Parts: sequence; structure tokens; C-alpha cells
Amino acid sequence: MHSRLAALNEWVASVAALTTPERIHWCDGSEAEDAAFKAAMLADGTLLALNDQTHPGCTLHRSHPGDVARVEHLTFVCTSDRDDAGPNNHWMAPAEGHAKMDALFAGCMKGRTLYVVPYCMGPIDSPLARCGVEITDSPYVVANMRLMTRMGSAALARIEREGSFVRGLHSTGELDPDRRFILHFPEELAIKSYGSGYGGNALLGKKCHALRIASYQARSEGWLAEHMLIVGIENPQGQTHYIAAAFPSACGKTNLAMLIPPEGYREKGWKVWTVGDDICWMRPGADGRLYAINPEAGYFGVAPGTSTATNSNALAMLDRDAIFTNVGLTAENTPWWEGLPGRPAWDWQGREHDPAHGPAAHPNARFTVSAKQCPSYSPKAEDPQGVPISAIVFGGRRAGLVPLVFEARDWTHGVLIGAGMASETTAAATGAVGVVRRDPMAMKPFCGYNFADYFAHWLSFGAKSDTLPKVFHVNWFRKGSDGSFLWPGFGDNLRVLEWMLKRCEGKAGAVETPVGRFPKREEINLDGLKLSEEAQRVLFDYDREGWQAEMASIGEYLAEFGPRLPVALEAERQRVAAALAAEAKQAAA
Ligand code: OXD
Ligand code: MN
Repeated sequence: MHSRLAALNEWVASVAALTTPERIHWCDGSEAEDAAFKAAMLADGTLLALNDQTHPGCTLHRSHPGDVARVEHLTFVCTSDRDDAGPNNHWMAPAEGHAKMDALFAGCMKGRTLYVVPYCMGPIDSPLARCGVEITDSPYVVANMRLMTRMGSAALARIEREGSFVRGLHSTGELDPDRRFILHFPEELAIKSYGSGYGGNALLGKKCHALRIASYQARSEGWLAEHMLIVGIENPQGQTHYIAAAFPSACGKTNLAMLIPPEGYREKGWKVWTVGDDICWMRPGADGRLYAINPEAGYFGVAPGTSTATNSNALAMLDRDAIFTNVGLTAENTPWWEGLPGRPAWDWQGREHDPAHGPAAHPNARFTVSAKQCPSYSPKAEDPQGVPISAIVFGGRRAGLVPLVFEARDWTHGVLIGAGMASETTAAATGAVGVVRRDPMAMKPFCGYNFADYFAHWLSFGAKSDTLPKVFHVNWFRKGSDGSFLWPGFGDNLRVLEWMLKRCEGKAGAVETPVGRFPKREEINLDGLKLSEEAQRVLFDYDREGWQAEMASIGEYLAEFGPRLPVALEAERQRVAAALAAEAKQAAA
């Protein structure tokens, strides 16, 4: 008996009876415990020590080469009614799911330690936070959960007080891709994950709890659990506006959350405050505004491409007490990935680096680090009430059509823009990279229920408040005729955020089009930027014919949700499509 909560003790006992571990360890989250786990992992090779002079407390983990990313095709939502999971999820009946997983879990922890990991998603004293317990046989997962969540005794005390918690059961199993499944039982607030030790498959607080289970819970409780960064932008007058932005995996959320103001902005006093880089839980406050917390306590960021030019805040936080996964190494035993200066000596699999084997770091190589180490970490990130959101931003990787920025005319239109989002796939999930797919609100892999109901839930906020955030869409990834990116991105994205915040304050104009409000070009500050003639034209371009085709394609996608799709969403799409058609007719006349 290790908890005052009988339900927790009983669950741990039943899992132990199924998985037959050699010993059970209840994690308290203390430094001493962490040090002991790390020492054991360094001794058995699970972790490798890095250069203690340059990277004190940092370690490297090399995952199984076949276990390097999220596995969307092996991820299921198990609701009693198949339609509740929707066409956006793989579905399995709950009884079948439990039977399948319990057969895999039977005896799987023989000779291993079963770790009980109580955690809290969100500031420990926040009414918006929610708790869970992950049972795992991976000490690497425990060490990551300690950085990524508020893990240990304080979380256990809250769980005992509240009496309810999300139950996550995880085993690395044999790391056999044919015996790998990640199942969610939202009606039972339960997760079962087997056969992977990697990231979102194994750190159950992150994608499984904070997005799939939480989105389901949020719907019934009247809030939103989203795949969004949260960033505070402080203007030279000292006012800070908070922006929540949804981009698919590996599309620059971490970089935007930690943006360094470009030259000209810094000197004037612009500052950027990082609240979160991946997940946002928001609910309406008494004033009708949406208040957001970051449920996570750390960053599990994509390493390749992170450099002083793209994200010097991230680099600054990675020189101590970070866990690196699948990066390369220099001859000095420091972490290395594509985008960093210097040369790799070893690749992510521990082989002598040979460009013929591909990049030194796996494209989905990651760092795990406490959020508190981020130089731009917002003091408001610990505020139990959350931060008020002024603007919601949707965006994806789109080589063509989609301009740098446009604004929704109202909430319903904003929901359509989010629902119609598309992006090129990245290495964050197994499967083809660079394929454009619809990824509504960047939640395609993460929504724990039918997208049709999710869109209805989003729409429902429109009637509840008239102080909701403005909604925008951005595209940092537009390409020119020679295939190169037209927008410099990174710090210069602040120029676009500045326009949005001026729009929120009623201080900037816009040009109405059927697909949204485009900026007046002179109102986006491009001073000091050397944009090509093509960039200046294309980044702000409104291609009516292209948008007509896009609206038709969004219509085809939304039709997949059948009669469950909210009428108001399809009506909004038709409104936009009709306005485009009318404009085209007028232009032809
Ligand atoms: C992540 C992801 O790890 O989205 O954040 O894949
Ligand atoms: Mn993510």
C-alpha cells in the first residue's frame, strides 16, 4: 500500500498481477530519485554521459532504430460507439482493445521494475490542471516524465485529494513493431501503450493524456485541449498579449514560442515570453475571454534545425540537465545535429558518421528539458488561472496558394479556417514525409473523438462569448518558383504577429476577400528585410481560382464526416465558396 487512495492501490496491484514485475517503485519525483535512476541507466547503457564540461548533467539516449517516431497507424481510440471516434481515428471496440492489450501485457515486466509515476498536467494548484498516473517499465520514460510534467509526491497528494486520475499503462515490451499499439479508452480515462519507448508513444502525459483523453474530457466539461503553443508578446509600451498557435508536429511551434525579436524590434523594447510550445488547455473565464495553461512542464523539441539563427533560446537551455534522444555526437562528446556548427563524429545509431548513411541526427531527434531553463520562460506560465488569449493562429506547411497571413472575419469563419487546415507531413510520425494532408487545427493525430463533434464543440464557443480571440491563419513555408522558401521565418515572424496584435487593438486595417482579411501590405513592417520581387508579390497574393479549388477540396474532406458534420460549418464553407464564385463572375463580366 503506497497511496491513501484505494482505487490507485487496487489498480497498481491489478497491473502488477498481470505484468509480474520483479519490483514496484512509486516515484516521488525527488532529485535523489532522479539521480539514482540516471546512475543506473548510465551503468547499463540506456543513457550515455555527454561532455561534462560543456553539457553538465546532459545525457544521450539512442532508441531502437525501428522506434523513432509516433506511430499514427497503430494508435486507436476505443469508444463504445464507433462513430464517437469518427473517421479521423482508428477505432477498436473497448472490450477487444483491453483483451488485445492485456494479452501483450501479460508477464511483460518479468525481471523488470514497475514504476508508478503520479503526474499533474498544469500548475499543481491550477483548477485547469488534471492529473494522471503512468505505470511504466522504462526508467527513460520516468526521467522524461519528470521533466515534462509535475511528477511525484505533490501530484500524488492532489490525486488522493481529488480521487480521480487518468490511468496510463505502458511497457516497452520487445520493441517489436508488430507488437506495438497505443490505445485510448476516453470513456474510462485510460490509456494502454505497448511496444514503443519513444516520445509521444511512451510519455503518456503528452499526446495520449493532454490531447487525446483531454480533448474528449474538455468537450463534456466546456473547454478546449489543443495542439498549440502559447506565447506572450510584450510591446514597447509594456503590454503583453498572449497568442495560441496550432501548427502540425515539427512545423516550428517551439521556435515561435521562443522567438527572438529581429533587429529593430529588440532595440525598441519588444519582448517574447514563452508559456508553452506544444499543448494548450483553454477555458472561458468570467469575462468571456479564453484563459490558457500549458499542461506541460518541459519541452520535448525537435533537435535538427535548432541553431543560434533559428532558436538561440532553445540552444541556451540545452547546455545542462537535458536528455537528448537520437542526436549525433562530435569528437568532443557534445550533441550534434544538422544546423549546428562543427562536425559530427558519430551518428544517432552510434556509428562513425558517414554521410552515405544519411544525416548524423535522426530527423526526429529530440531534446527533453525543463521549461524553467528557457531564457524566455514566462513567469505567467506558473499562473494557476492561465493567461488570456488575444489571438488564435492556425498554420501549416504549404508550398503554394496560402499567403503569409490572413484573418478570419468572425469565430465561425475561424473555425472553418482551422477545420480546413492542411500541411505537408513531417518526420514526427512514421510514414511518408512531405505529403499534403488535411490536419484540422493540427489535431488530426490527436483528437480523441469524432472531428464532426469537435468542430461543433469549437463552434459552440461562438454563442457563449463576444470576447473570444481573433483567429488568423499563417504560412511561413511558401515556396518560390526555384523551390526555396520566400519568407525568412523565425524571428521575422514577429512582424506578422505585430500586425495581428494591431488588428486585435483595432490599430491596423485589412483588405476584405471572400477567404478572409488580408493585410494592407504597408501595415506589415518589412523594414530591413530583403524580400525578392517574387516574395513581395506571392506572400500577400490572393489567388481566387486556387481558393475556389481549395474550398471544393475542403468540402470533399468535410463530407467524410457525413450527417454528423455541423450544418453551420458546411454553411460557412458554402458562404465562402459562393462569395468566391460571385467575385469570379463579376471579374469575368
Ligand atoms: C510532438 C509531436 O512530439 O507533435 O510534439 O509529434
Ligand atoms: Mn506536438
